[in-house]
This record gives sequence, C-alpha cells and structure tokens, in this order.
Amino acid sequence: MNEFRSGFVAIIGRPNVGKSTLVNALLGQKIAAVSPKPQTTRKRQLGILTTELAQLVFVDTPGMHNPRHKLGRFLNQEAEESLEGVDVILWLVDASARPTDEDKQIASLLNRTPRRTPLVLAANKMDLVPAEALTARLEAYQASLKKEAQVISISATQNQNLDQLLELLVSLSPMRPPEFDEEQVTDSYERDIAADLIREACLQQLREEVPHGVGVRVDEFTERENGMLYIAATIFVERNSQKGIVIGEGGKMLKAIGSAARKEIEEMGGRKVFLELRVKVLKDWRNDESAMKRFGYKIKK
Ligand SMILES: Nc1nc2c(ncn2[C@@H]2O[C@H](COP(=O)(O)OP(=O)(O)OP(=O)(O)O)[C@@H](O)[C@H]2O)c(=O)[nH]1
Ligand SMILES: [Mg+2]
Repeated sequence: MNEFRSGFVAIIGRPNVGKSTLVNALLGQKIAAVSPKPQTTRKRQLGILTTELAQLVFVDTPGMHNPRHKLGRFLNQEAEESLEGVDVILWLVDASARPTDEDKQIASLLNRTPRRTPLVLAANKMDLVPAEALTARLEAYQASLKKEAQVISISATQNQNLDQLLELLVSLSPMRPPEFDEEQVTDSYERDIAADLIREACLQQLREEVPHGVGVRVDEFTERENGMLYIAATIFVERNSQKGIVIGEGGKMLKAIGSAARKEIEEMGGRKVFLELRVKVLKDWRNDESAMKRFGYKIKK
C-alpha cells in the first residue's frame, strides 16, 4: 500500500476536442454526456478510476471558449477553477485541427499555473491524422507553451495509446492513499447524469441554434416497486419557436429525444427506465443569472 499513487487530473481544452469522451473511455463506462457539438459539458464532473496500484480522479471540465452568453462565462470559470489544487494538468487538443485562438488562450492560462504542477499535452483524435503529420501538429501546439510538458498522441474513440496515457498520469501522481472508495466512479448523482444524458440526446438529435439553448430539469426520479426507474423531466428552451422544433411534427422529435435518452440512462443504471418529457419556454435563460442558478450554473462575481 505504501507505493500507492493517487492524483487529481484536470482535463482542460477547448470545446469538442473529446475531453468527456476520454473520461468515459478511461473509466470504461459512460458517466459524461458527449456530443459532436461544442459546449456539451456544463459542469465540472469527477471520473474516478481505481486500480490495484493507483487512483486517478479525472476532473472533466467545460470546453474553454470566447463566451457569448453569461452561461459561457460560467463554463470558463468552471474550467479555470478546476486547475486549482490538482496534481496533474492534462491539456487535451484536437490533433486533426490547427491550434486556434482559444488554444492559445488556454496555453497562456497554463503558462500562469504553478510551475510544479506537471503538465501533459495530449493530442486526441490521432485516428484522423496521418502519422507523418502528427509530430508537426504537436509542435504547433507546444509552441505556445512556456512550460515543459510531456507529450502524447491518443484516440479516445479508437482506444489508441490510452494505456500509455494512464501509465504516464500515474507516474506523475504523488504517492498517497486513495481519496475515494474503489467502487465510486463519479461524484455526480445518477439523477444529474440523467439530466445531462437528456441534454445530450437533444444535442445529438437537434440541429443548429436550438441545442445550446437547452436546459434540462429532472422533476421526478423514483424507483418503482418492480425495479423500474420513473423519470419525469422538463426541457427548457429560450424561445417559442424552439419549443416547436423540440417537439417536432406530431411530437416526432420529442419522441426521438426521449427514446435516445432512455436508452443511455438504462445503460448507465442497468435497469429499465420510464421517461416522461415535456418542453417549456424560459425566455433567454442563458443570459438570466437567476434562471441559470436554478439549473445549478452559478456565476461568481
Ligand atoms: N475521430 C475521433 N473523434 C473523437 C475522438 N474523441 C472524441 N471524438 C468525438 O469528438 C466529439 C466531441 O466529444 P466530447 O467528448 O463531447 O468533447 P468535449 O471536449 O467534452 O466537448 P465539450 O464538453 O463541449 O467541451 C464527439 O463527437 C466525439 O465522438 C477521437 O479520438 N477520434
Ligand atoms: Mg465535455
């Protein structure tokens, strides 16, 4: 037990690079919502991986970006705060894209973090890049860093180099007993993950502008006597026109969202789910701090 290592690893990066996909892949089970659209993750969430020799606590964060809403400010704040007090910082970038302005801003934030916190630069989505182009791409990202970083290329969806990444992260973690029970995989409640999986289904089924204005509140979450889980939730949108889109012709869209979400929630909890969804308008809520607060997104002054 003396050799046991345990570390908090903050995963930081711009939206859509695959941070949540990576956490799910490393844990081997889904705890975080994932979608092809940016700004999927809205709150810090822990993913806990315990082996015989180590415990890694991943802090999944919202992608850092230039905010256009107050909600965006909250997302950046969540990401920035997650850097405090961690043992390792993992900067995740998209190997299939050149560094953007957002990447440069993240690099300058990382340059300001304490020198002693080890930094890993991981280029995800290596499956999308020819091997001979990877090195140059990594160098382009490294160029904006003024700190030393360990560099690795990975693919979260193709399971490439994930074992090597884990090994590296463990080696950078301090010798310390585990913080959490070995059975615990996250700090989020099933109820909150369910809300996120419903939002994920919205992001995946809906196109363009609507998805980002979606907020989900779980109104009821109860286990029935037959072991079935009964969930009632409200999907909030910002405008009347969006309500129509979410419901769809003859209720088709809402049905698709509901059945996609139900499948994910059933898989997570390993039991049958009965899911009831309704849609409500909460005007312009992404700029309304008190409405945001009700979804648990609180801006600090
Ligand atoms: N080809 C490929 N796609 C990937 C890989 N990892 C993630 N993706 C895809 O990238 C998209 C974004 O993934 P997320 O995990 O939601 O990204 P994120 O960084 O958590 O995004 P935010 O929460 O919005 O900051 C999804 O469509 C994933 O399937 C990878 O290794 N290869
Ligand atoms: Mg995410």
